Amino acid sequence: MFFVWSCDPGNISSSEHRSRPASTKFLLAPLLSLLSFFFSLHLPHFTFKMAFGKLYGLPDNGRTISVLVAAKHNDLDLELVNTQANSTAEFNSSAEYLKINPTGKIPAFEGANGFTLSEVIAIAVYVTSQNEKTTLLGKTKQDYASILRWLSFANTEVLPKLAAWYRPLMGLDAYNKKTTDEAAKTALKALGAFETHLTANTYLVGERITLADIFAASLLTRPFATVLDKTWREANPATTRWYNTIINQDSFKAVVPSPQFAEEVIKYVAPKKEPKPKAAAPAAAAPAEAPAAEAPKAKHPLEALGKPTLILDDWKRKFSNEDIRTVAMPWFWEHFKADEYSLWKVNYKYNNELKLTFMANNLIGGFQTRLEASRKYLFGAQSVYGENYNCVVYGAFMTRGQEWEPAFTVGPDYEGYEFTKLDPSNEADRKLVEDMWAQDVPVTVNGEVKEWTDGHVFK
Ligand SMILES: N[C@@H](CCC(=O)N[C@@H](CS)C(=O)NCC(=O)O)C(=O)O
Repeated sequence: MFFVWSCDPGNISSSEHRSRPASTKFLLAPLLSLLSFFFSLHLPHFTFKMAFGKLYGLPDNGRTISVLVAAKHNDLDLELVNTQANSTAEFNSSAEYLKINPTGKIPAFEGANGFTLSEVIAIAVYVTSQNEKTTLLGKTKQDYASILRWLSFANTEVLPKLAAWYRPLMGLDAYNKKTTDEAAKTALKALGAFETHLTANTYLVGERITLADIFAASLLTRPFATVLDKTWREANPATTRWYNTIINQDSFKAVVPSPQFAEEVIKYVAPKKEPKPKAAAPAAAAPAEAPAAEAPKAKHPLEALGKPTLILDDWKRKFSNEDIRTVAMPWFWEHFKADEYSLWKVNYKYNNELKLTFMANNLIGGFQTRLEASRKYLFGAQSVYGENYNCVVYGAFMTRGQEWEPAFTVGPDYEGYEFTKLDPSNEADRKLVEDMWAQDVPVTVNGEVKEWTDGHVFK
């Protein structure tokens, strides 16, 4: 929804990327603009504000954060539409999203007036410049050009190099020690430019905070949480002092309330996997690299079950297009057949080892990516509940057939999960399925309520 009822200007509302059909949107956009004009007149105790636009991205993604903070700084409402950092994901590769960002990546912007923009630097500058009096773009043409210089440097020279270091350690990309160590060296060299500059200057450009500072600090949130550890921070006091200054600004705290600092560089942990008796596969005896997604060579075992009466794609469409609680779930229970499908609680076995919530969410993303070969037979949702250093990964799936193994053993991660069969005739089990799929209520673990933080739907 574009509309934000707000007594507190500057709200950033968030929603899932389940939008109404394009044709309806087309008709609604001008109507909404008109309404916003009328309602921009403030009533004594109440303001009816319309978001300036939608930002497609993720709350823990540095590029997304940079735009949200710039918007917040200028009291501009943006609606965050949670969109995966995966250009091959279903929504990212849909015609609807590719119109907004032809690369399928995040972030992307869609204005309430229909204007669309991709590329984070362009979005950040556009959003910032909406406030005619903003100080974030500097005072002079030289300031402005210098700001662009830092935006470009951070976005193309620093972030990709750092990402080539922390992503493999986080299990997001294939890990190879030599390559990762080399990426660390290149990243640290690029970061050196910040330390040199900030040793002699308080901010990146001029004497006050600009978009350059907000942008660069946002892009460094994940590096600080994963690889720029205590030792690095001690060796780079100027960058660390500057980073602390920026993340403690109200506008930054409103978007990222508690940025994390790694004590030590995170360690690569190979996926948990018990050795398999089948000795036929390791022909290549490769190093510790995990293939991103394995394509099925042989027929999927569940194909033998034939065509069910509940067509999974029909359900997935309902789930994607309708309100989950009021329309999709009643439809689901009406059409679900316990002899065709089974329902499973799928909880992570090592919840006590989870640290940062965004890493837990990446764990879910990796698990689901490697279930690709079973997409025709599987539906479900998994979420992270709780906070950093106190979170759990819970979920629920429906699979064709009565066993979990055929659908889940197509990827290597299943050994990290506990599968518990649910009974669709049992009230509590039905509620669990609905809560996990709607992703809109907290869970209670050992008497402690943990709020929903993030998650992925496998559809
Ligand atoms: N040049 C783009 C790069 C955007 C980008 O790489 N986004 C990442 C997340 S930070 C992404 O969506 N990656 C998904 C993919 O590569 O599939 C920009 O500056 O906005």
